[in-house]
Amino acid sequence: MSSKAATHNLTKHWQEIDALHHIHPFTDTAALNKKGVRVIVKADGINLWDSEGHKLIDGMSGLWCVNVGYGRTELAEAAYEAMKTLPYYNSFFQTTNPYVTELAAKIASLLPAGLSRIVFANSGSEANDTALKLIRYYWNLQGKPQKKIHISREYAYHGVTMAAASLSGLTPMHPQFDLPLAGFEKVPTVYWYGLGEGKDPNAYGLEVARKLEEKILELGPDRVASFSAEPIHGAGGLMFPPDSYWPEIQRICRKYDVLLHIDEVITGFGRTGEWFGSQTFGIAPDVMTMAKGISSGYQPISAVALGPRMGDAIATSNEELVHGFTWSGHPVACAVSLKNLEIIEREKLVDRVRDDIGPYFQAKIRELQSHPLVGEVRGKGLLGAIELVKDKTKRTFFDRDMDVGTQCRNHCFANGLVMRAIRDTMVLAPPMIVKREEVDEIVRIARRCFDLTAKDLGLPTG
Ligand code: PXG
Repeated sequence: MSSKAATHNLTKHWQEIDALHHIHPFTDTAALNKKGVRVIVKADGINLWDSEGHKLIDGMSGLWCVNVGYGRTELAEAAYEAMKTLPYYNSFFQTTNPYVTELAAKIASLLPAGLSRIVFANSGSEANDTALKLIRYYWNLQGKPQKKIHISREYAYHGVTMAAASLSGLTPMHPQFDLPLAGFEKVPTVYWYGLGEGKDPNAYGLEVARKLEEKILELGPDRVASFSAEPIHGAGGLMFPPDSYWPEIQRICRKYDVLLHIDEVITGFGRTGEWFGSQTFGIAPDVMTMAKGISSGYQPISAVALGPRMGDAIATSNEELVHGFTWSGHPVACAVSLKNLEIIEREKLVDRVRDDIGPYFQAKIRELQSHPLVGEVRGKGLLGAIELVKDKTKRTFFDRDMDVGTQCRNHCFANGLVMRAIRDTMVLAPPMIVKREEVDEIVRIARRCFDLTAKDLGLPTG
């Protein structure tokens, strides 16, 4: 048998056992099984390879997480060293380990001033659930147990556990599970291109921010515990706030004594050209959650950072904090994260995103604005979104059931580029090591795929 035939047989084998035994996240299992799953077998730099030998450029850094790129031997070595030295021990019984303590101090040194205490978890969802529990605990400690309602935004993505999914504002996430839970409320969000009706962006930003004030007043400020938001919407469609938005949100939270929870699971660790999106937008959170970029996805780990208000109250409550996971502060995940942060600093990747590759990437993706299918190009740092529309001059959108974004995404995959389709918005978040010529290639393939999509729809190509 030729080696090509042998590889093909192996692919078939993996597809068969995957279909029998593996239920995938956010996937229609029957439809996938009919089609046959793609098996990714290796990765290096910004590239992936599937089991049939096809190379794909990973324009999404996995799921917005592989910030330092694939194939970092140093991270494998850090994991190996930690596994040999201390493969596991917990931080429950008045113990710690060098990796978790050093990582807590390292993260605290990178965070905006005041966020100095860290609670570890293992995923973004767990971090958000933990943050909400700590918010509830904080208000109990303050003698305000009636302050228990969590407000968040439409289009928000905060994860999938019971509370994180309740916090999420993407409505398809709720009906299968009878969510949201009681005590979770939503406010409209800033999505200027899709919902702003051509208004002045800053006037629109203020108008939307004030919906939070209206909601707090409607519920009663003495019942509202927190407001949660991503600095930039990620999985909701990569929407950016006008300049007026965040200062007004902060004014409102301060005025009504509502804790501000900022979810930096995507925006943390360099994506926007600062260490955290909060720095990019001048936000001062009471509590911040982070995950993905801490380890660049090489190990599962997440964290909750507490500002002085919550941190001091909890650290001086003189009682046990009845919360924690078996893997909280796992030594191997912490060792890998420490090495990952060392790489980001040594290679000055955050500066690179702010001053060099980020601006280059932004300029290149904006060239796509001339394509007839492209309504808006938006982005910051190494985050980019290109919204496909039916008629760019009239700003008319495609019918949702046409699923134009998925058609375009399929063309991208077939042409060697992983791009994420969120409704009809095509999203890019490449690794922070991406080179200029790789950005050129990504944009070249994207343009070709917009042409192929336009052709399918009988619309003009670029
Ligand atoms: N908050 C934000 C802002 C996220 O983007 C989570 C929390 C949850 O993290 P975990 O680790 O529990 O998944 C996320 C995760 C996508 C996609 O397709 C995005 C995420 C996860 C899966 C898919 O864009 N973000």
